[in-house]
Amino acid sequence: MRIERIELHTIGMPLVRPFETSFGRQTERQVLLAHVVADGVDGWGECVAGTTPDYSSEYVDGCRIVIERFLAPVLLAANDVTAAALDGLFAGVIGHRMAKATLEAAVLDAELRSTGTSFGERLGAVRDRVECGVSVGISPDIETLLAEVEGYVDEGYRRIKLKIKPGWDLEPVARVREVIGSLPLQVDANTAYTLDHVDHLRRLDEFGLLLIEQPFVEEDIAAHVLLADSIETPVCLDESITSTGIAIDAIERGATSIVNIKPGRVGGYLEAVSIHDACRSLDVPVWCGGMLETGIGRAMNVALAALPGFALPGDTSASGRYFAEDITEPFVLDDGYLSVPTGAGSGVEVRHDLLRHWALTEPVVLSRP
Ligand code: NPQ
Ligand code: MG
Repeated sequence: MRIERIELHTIGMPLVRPFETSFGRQTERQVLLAHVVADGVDGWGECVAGTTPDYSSEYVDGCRIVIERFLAPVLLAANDVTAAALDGLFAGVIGHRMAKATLEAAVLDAELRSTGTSFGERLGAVRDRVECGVSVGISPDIETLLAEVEGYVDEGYRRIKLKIKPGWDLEPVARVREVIGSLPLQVDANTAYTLDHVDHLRRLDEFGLLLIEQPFVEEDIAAHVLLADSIETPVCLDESITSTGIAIDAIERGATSIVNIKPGRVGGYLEAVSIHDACRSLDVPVWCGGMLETGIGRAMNVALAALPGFALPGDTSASGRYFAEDITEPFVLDDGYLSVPTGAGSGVEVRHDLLRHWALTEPVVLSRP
């Protein structure tokens, strides 16, 4: 494909309720969207980076600049762009995986729309719907948490994930376990603990959790090995897993026995499929993480989560978990599942009225030199 134009939109979407993790609290989701026009076909990609560099070093304004200055010019100068070739085209830029993933998604979307192929077909989906979990933020108090969890259980979610941090762990987990009975439950620390907490974290074993996600800082694979050796609850890495090579290394060293795959964190959907394939050959189950995606990223994540190795429910929640209104048609839970879109590309359409209504900046428009 020949990329004629790339537009970058930065929007602010109101959240239905504040979302708090061990690294911060947010009431609005700022999102960077890339719109490519190639051979007359539109493609859309969503950037998972947040407003501030707290989940990862990447953040919205930084991604916009990296795309504008370094990544988009490469695409606009190339005569034949395919999603599969982006790895090579972007090789001159180190890291910045979320920025790269944004353009990869947009190019993939355009490519697939031009051939009438869906994301699910292209990535290798083997199911037409996926089982959904929900990520529950840190609450002001236990009663508020229990009410929120009960609401999600009533909506049909098939797995609950609680955000934890020191001072907000054993008690909320115990109380939620009481309320939800045997419904699958897991926890996510977003790097909030240190090795000093190993004995404390072992006390989570009595709650029959599916897994504990990313207790320690992302660079410290060895700390996760130590914990995995002394706890029964499976350890699952999120932030640490940024490539197939790192995933294989972490698995072989015994740091992670389940892997959270987020396409944005690993540089795109093609790398996400590669991690899925590697985990599958090592018999390691994977699940699809979530980054408060709009309908664009959600559609693509649901397609990814339909691959055979995605053995656990993902953070692929309904649009309504985060947004009263979505930038595309909303994803609605049906008996705890979301349907894999079947239309060409992502299968969803962007609502241009909302794109304008939620705009935080003028769109950046980049054209061929
Ligand atoms: C996680 N997601 O699994 C992340 C954390 C997270 C659904 O729990 C902006 C950017 C907002 C990054 C919110 C869920 C975010 C974000 C949460 C990451 O660790
Ligand atoms: Mg996580």
